[in-house]
Amino acid sequence: MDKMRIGIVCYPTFGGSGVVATELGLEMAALGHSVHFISYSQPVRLDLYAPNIYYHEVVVTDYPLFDYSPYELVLTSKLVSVVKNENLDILHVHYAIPHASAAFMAKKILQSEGIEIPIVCTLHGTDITLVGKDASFEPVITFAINESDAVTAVSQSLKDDTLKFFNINRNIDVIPNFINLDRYKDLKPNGLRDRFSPDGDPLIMHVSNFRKVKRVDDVVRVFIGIRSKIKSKLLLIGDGPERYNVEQMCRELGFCNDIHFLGKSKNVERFLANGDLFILPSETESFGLAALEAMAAGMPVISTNTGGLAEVNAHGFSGFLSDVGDIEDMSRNALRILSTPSSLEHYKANARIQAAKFDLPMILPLYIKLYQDLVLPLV
Ligand code: GMT
Repeated sequence: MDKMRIGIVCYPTFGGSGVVATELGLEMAALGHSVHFISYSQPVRLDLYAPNIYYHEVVVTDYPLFDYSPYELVLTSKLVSVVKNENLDILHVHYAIPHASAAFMAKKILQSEGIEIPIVCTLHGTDITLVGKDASFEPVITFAINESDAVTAVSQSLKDDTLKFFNINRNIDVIPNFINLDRYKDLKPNGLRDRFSPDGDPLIMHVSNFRKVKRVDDVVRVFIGIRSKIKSKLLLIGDGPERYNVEQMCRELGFCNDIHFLGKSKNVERFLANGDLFILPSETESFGLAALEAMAAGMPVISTNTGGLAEVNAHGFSGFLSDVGDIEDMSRNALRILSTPSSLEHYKANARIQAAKFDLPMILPLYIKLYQDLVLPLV
């Protein structure tokens, strides 16, 4: 079929769901499809100068009349307007709350005007595992999932959780998250390594939004286990609610010279290119895009075995998996990887091999087929 006109609804922040939505849209636009992003602010990785990319902001006006501004209604109206005026063929909403339910309402409004718009809903994790199963959201989520025209989950584990927590009466396709390995090919260590590890000590890294679920304090504990045997440095990339506590913890433990907080980055791969080992000890993780990005940059991963992480990080190959909170096991595994330069090189090479399983050319066709299967019958 000809080029499609695609609407993408996502959270614009540093979370993985917004990153995946943005990267997917950019890749579709690069193939010549028109891609319209709809969000309350410009997604962090969105390049508005790229051809075929459009951005529609959802602006919620504060009325003193309302205690809570009705974002979902404004989003719904925006969806109706963009679908009609831009003649969209398909709407892809990332994250169930409130995007899938807003899309459902927009679909019904459009139907009343004789316009059919298929809705794809991609579940990313926190919408299901943390927020969605909350009783105050559950009926809406269940309904919005069941009423979407196609639903995808970013891992088998997330699909299983969705079927466990919600009364789902439809098929859910697993389409794993992806990485564009082209972007990582020519990345070389840069000034960051010289700055933080002038003596050539291993650089250990962690990237997250510093929410409790990421257990950044465990990253520090695992690092201390490593540091007691091997001189090394820890770089913590990202920011969020737990940063203050973790900084305080590092000060109290007396590790300020070895642990550095770098804050948020739009080009995380430029940091990752300098790292030797990545730690992701999350409480739960539907996929763990950060681990995939780290592997793409050639870092083996020490992670927990929760959620979809076992589908991303191959135990004993690209890194190791441990139970949540098992600091000793994670430190032991890290030391095993770092034990000799040849061992580290071996795991680094494996990490790249593992990341290649999620390279864009493997995953993008799955989305294209899904879109075409929904759009073609309407043409
Ligand atoms: O947990 C985050 O960092 C943010 C969250 C989000 O909603 O953006 O990430 C979720 O979606 C990512 C992209 O699919 C996954 O890689 C993360 O594993 C998932 N987070 C959790 O499940 C906690």
